[in-house]
Amino acid sequence: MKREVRMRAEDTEGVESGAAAIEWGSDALAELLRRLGLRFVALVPGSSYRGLHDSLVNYNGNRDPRLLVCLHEEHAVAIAHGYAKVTGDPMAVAVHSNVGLMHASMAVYNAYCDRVPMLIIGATGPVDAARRRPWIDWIHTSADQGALIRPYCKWDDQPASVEAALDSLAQAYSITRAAPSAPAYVCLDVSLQEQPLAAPPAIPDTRRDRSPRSHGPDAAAVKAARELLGEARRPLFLLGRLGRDKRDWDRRVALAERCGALVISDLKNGAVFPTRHRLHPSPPGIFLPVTSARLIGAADLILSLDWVDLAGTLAAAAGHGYPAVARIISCTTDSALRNGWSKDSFGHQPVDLSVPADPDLLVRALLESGVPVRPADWPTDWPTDWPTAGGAPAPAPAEGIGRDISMHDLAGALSTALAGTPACLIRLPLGWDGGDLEAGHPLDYLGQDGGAGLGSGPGMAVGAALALDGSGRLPVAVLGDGDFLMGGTALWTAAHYRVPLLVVVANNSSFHNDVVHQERMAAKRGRPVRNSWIGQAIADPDPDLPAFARSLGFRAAGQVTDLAALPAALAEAVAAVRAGHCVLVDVRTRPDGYPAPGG
Ligand SMILES: Cc1ncc(C[n+]2csc(CCOP(=O)(O)OP(=O)(O)O)c2C)c(N)n1
Ligand SMILES: [Mg+2]
Repeated sequence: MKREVRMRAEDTEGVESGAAAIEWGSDALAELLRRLGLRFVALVPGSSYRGLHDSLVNYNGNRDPRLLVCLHEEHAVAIAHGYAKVTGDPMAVAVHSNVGLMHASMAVYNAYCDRVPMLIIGATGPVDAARRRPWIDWIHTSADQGALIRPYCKWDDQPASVEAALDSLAQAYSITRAAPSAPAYVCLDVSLQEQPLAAPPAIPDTRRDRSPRSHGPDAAAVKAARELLGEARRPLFLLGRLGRDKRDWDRRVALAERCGALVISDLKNGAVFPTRHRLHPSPPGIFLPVTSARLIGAADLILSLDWVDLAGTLAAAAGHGYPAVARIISCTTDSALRNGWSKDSFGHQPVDLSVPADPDLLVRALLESGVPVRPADWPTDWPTDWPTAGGAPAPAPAEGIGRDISMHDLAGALSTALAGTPACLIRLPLGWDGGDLEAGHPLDYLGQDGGAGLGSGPGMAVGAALALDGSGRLPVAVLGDGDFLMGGTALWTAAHYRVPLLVVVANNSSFHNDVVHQERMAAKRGRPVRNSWIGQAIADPDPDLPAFARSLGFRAAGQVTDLAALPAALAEAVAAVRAGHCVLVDVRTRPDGYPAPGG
């Protein structure tokens, strides 16, 4: 892929190439971060890491890693999250002591639940109380800062010397990258950062840390899985948290075709299988669609590849009237991360074969092991009344008709505006119908935020756009107005660094997901459903999203309220983003057709 990165450059070109010698503790740390190959540090500055900040700029020359200024620590983490969704690689994030990490914490939880790597660098006022400045160093020091995020962080450390900090950062980098990935946090005492060094310390040899990030299944597991697949008449693959590599994608398709398996995917995760493939008959959903429940009930073998909440999904299928009777193979390494604090490891699902390995390496091993080849007219044993492909594309809106805009209309208009332009749907709002998603490549759609922590969308959009910059793929995030307004100032970072990005806000002037919940509560209790908007409306005043976006450096025309005006507004926006601009389109959407949340 040709990369023409258009990022602004004066904060690197204006800086000399860096200091010649390691003179301070933080110089050594900056040297290590450079050698680790980190390209960016997303940050909100703070005096607790002023030593490291100085070294990143004046020792490293603000290059690899380069500072990315953010307006909120939650955005800094969300940017690293979005970046990791595209690249699979960790970005560094720097957050101020105590308060910065507190701001970051929800986004860390999202990243943890989404199993993405990132290296979070924090700081603390001097642990040695005798060295604390009055007031500020005391309120920004805590006995155990890592405790703030330890339950949803893969590893954390607070080293007490420069040598230990070097070791700790190298270790954190290695740990966050190993599957299952999740953020790692290192808290650097200001004293060690600002310590003068008589001689440079030994920097860990980063070239030696090349171990594989995940491991394949053992031969016995492959044999057992192959036998179960060979015996199955109606195999069903549940494809969950899988990677962005196109070769892995092709192998999944090849395995499903060889086994005659049907496939279900999930809107919470990035695209993992062609949604319009004949073997993917049911649209992906955030909650299990009834068409997928039918497949689960009819299958005689389920192969779950790191599917999010297998037990809950099977319970949902049973709730729809389709209890699973299939034998089950579950391949995931996720149990390595579970600590019981958060219940993101979900319920226990008894399975017939558990394969604690990288699921895509199981797919590869099964293909190489000569898994049975089924005839092309397979599946012969499934009931015959399945739809043949994952739903019909949304119809393009008829021109010239003035009417309000449903989410389905927005999907159709966006797909028309993007026709012929390779794009990446970074995020879709909760009310998006999975049948409207047409994915034919792992970068066509990146999924949700893992922890369902609202406000993540804008930051993740910026991080993903940064990772996609120069790839030829147009970054597009469709966000709810609630999600957008909670995290909207994240957009400034994209505008500041000239990272092209299209943000479309599906604006229903409401936290509408919760209106649906209140409707359900009221109906169940025989109370007035008409009150369900109360406590949810984002109106009077209606936030002026285009004006807000313009104030952050985005281009934005007035709100689109009429379906007839939508195609031109989106076409114009797509053209501007292709030309390198950041654009927001505010679309007034009708809240009907919202899929029912579970429970
Ligand atoms: C931090 C946080 N607060 C509250 C919620 C509960 N919540 C889930 S969806 C939602 C509404 C989302 O509103 P919007 O983004 O506008 O999407 P809409 O439902 O209107 O389509 C809320 C408040 C949450 N998930 N995260
Ligand atoms: Mg809304």
